[in-house]
Amino acid sequence: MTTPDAAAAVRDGIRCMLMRGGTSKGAYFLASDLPADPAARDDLLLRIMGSPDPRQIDGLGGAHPLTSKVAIVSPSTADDIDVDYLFLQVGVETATVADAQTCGNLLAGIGPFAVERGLVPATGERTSVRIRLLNTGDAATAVFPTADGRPQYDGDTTIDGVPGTAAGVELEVGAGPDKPLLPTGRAVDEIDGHTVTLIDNGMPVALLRADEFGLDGTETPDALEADAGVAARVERLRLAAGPLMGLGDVAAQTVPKMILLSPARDGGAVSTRAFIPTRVHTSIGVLMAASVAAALRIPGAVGSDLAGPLGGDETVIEHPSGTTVSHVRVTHADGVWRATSSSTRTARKLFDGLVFPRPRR
Ligand code: NQM
Repeated sequence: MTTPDAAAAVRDGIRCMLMRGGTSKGAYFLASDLPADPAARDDLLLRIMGSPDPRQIDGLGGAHPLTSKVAIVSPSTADDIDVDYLFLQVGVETATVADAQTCGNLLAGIGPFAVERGLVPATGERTSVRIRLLNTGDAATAVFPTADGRPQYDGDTTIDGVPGTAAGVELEVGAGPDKPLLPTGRAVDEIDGHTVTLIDNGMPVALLRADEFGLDGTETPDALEADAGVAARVERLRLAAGPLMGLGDVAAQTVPKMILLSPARDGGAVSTRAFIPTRVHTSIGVLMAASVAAALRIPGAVGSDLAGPLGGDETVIEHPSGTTVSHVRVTHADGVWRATSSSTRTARKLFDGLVFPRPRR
């Protein structure tokens, strides 16, 4: 398909699939259905999602960062990779399209979407798709059920934060070869009087103790968002953590995610509240959970003292709507920590068709 021009997009629509990926929801596109120029693409995506507007009433966005997401998929030229996945976070109230992070939840929909669009053939009862995460340079494998050449979305897997059951998507994510797990090389850093662990196991996060903010860590996302004092302190720390993690000026970016840790209450390893970064996550991102799980295994890291002894790879992370299970393997060789992670998510095709962007004003 040729790259659409702006007027044709408004008149004829753009091919788009709406999918739930894990506990998020997003608009999935083939790269060839969008403008190649990033500025033109982002302008179009803002008009498709209905941003900026707190209700996103004139577009597909769901008025929350977790439902204002875009995945762009293309055949890959890389060895051993089937498709490339670019994630874009579309601002809800701001006219921003940020690419500094990936999204492990939308990742769950990438394999099924690649099969739906004919980029990868289904192979019998289970299909495996190798995915390059363009935002981070990491690579992932997604394995999910297929039948008669199509993805199967129905199944018995539950994930907290999503009602009902669906087919499980097994995700395994490994860091690019040169990416350190601890960007500063240290298990802890001091910022503004706080002890912080800066870690990136697929998602750059800063880990802090909830009790340092006068919180017990069981507060609801709404209560945390309403606490302007805490939100301002967390944002100050984020702006300082970004450059330390090699992310540069993060004022207009959505990373690092700021995660407050407290002791587990429901049999998990630790309890979490994640600022993403202005709203507070109603559960926790897949890769955020993988970053927390890796930190719990590093002696001295924030949270390592809160978690009891961790046997094996499995880590149960508590969050505001239940728990998520992350399997993390951490190694330490020649002074360098490395990790890979795997988890089970579900994804569902919600809608497939043409989306009509609002015209340019
Ligand atoms: O950490 C939310 C989500 C995410 C990120 C966010 C994610 C992850 O829950 O893997 O998926 O980044 O704001 O979708």
